[in-house]
Amino acid sequence: MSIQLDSHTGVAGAVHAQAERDTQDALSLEVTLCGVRFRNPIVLASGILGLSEEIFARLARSGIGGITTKSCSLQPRVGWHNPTIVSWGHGLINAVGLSNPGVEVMVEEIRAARRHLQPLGVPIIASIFATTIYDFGTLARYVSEAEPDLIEVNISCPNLDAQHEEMFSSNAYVSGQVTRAVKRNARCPVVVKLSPNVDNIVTIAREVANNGADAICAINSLGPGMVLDIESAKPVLANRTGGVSGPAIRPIAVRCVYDICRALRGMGVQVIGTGGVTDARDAIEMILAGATCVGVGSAVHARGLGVFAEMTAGIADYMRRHGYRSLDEFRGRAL
Ligand code: RRO
Repeated sequence: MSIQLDSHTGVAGAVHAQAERDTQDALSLEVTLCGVRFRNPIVLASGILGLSEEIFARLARSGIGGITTKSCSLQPRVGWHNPTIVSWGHGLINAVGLSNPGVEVMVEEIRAARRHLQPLGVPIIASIFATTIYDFGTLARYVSEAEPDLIEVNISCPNLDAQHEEMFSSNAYVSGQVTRAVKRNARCPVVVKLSPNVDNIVTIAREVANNGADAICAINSLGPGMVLDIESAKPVLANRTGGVSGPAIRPIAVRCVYDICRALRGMGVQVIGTGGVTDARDAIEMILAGATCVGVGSAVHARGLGVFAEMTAGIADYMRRHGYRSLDEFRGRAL
């Protein structure tokens, strides 16, 4: 599937004009996540775009608040065969299989991304994935060399090799130990990404918080699920099953964010609310549920990079209508 990069022309102009209007209104979309300043709360979710020069330039113009890189492992991973991402009508199903060039290449890519995006005040979240607790610690040390603003610890990919790999986020104790190993080696704040495919996400969230997580990203894709092609009578994905994302999973993501924010209130752990966010209304819903930042993934596939400017403009409109000057004034209001 190809991604439409600029869904309409004049995105840069629109972003600039909006920013000027907001300054005149003394209205700010700025947020601080774990001590890192974001110009607005909208963050590109992991695994959505590669890091090429062309993408940096477009991302910088798109009005995005921050970006998360594709999860990288110690060694390169080829991933699953094509097709790896399919639109099924209400969102996407994917089994990319953690394809990435390995941490050595990723460190160089993150350094290049920093050179482009840091002068614009767009923080970078480096996502890491490993199959052992020890390797998570080693990866955190390596990836810290690229000086990302934050590290995302991906313990929730649903597309693992079931024979040999385990989704750590279904086990509270292991999730805590991974967090501890990463914290010991990271030179920046740590965000742990959790799965909705568990009995009680709050138990897992509490354990990672008790082991030093600075923030939680909720949620990864749902599933694994399966979609069949009824003509060939075969699964549409080469891997047969895959993670389900997009608008259909948003109510689950909102519930997870709400429950985590309510349970962890007072622990100083912030949340990136991710899952099916498609427009400004959905982003506002996440903030009302307590999220500090809002991750956007599948919507970029569906609508291109124009979604970021549309979302921030829509949030600013909402704030004007309600007389809010900052996101602090309505974050967590639903709790
Ligand atoms: O690469 C993937 O297949 C993948 C990952 Br790492 C993840 O965290 N979530 C997902 O839906 N797919």
